[in-house]
Amino acid sequence: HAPRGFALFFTGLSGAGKSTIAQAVIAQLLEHTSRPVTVLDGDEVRKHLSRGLGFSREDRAANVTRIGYVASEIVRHGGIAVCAPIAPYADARAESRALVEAHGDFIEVHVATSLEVCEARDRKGLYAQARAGKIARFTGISDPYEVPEQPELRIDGDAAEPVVLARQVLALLRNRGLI
Ligand code: GGZ
Repeated sequence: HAPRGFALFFTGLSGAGKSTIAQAVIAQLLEHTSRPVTVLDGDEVRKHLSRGLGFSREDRAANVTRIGYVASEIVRHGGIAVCAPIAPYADARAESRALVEAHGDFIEVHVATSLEVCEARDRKGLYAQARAGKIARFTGISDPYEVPEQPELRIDGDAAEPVVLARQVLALLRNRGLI
């Protein structure tokens, strides 16, 4: 019979490493399975699925719930969805979880990279712009990030490289019999 689908849902600050870790996870996943993997990355999603949405609480909630809905459809058909939005609000994450859990597993991974480290890296220069007041409502600076209380996994982005953190995710998936 068809394998059970699951969604891997990364959440964390801008610059925490979500996309990089997600890509490393996908590379490692493809060594174990030939099942297709669909990526719903924050940045990409906002060009297509969530085009036109901004960063108000309502728009972020809509963005995250859309991602959850698409993930749930993928999971309903036995697929693997890898999502990587900031998803700063617990209620929007819970809504995505409920949508997905109707059909399969929801694996929430908190990429716990500290604001200090994200800001020191500032790969895209967004933190500097946020500090200068050029970007309003920037998560961690002028907008909240509600830390997940009971994610399936919390990984320490301050302590290890993306490839090492990806291995921790793979280990969890293996332990749960998902791969
Ligand atoms: C946070 C922002 C903002 C504000 C633009 N706050 O690191 P990035 O650049 O490439 O990814 C971030 C992305 C966040 O979009 P998400 O869809 O993941 O956010 S949410 O889940 O809250 O809907 C960042 C960029 O967009 N960006 N303005 N004000 N991040």
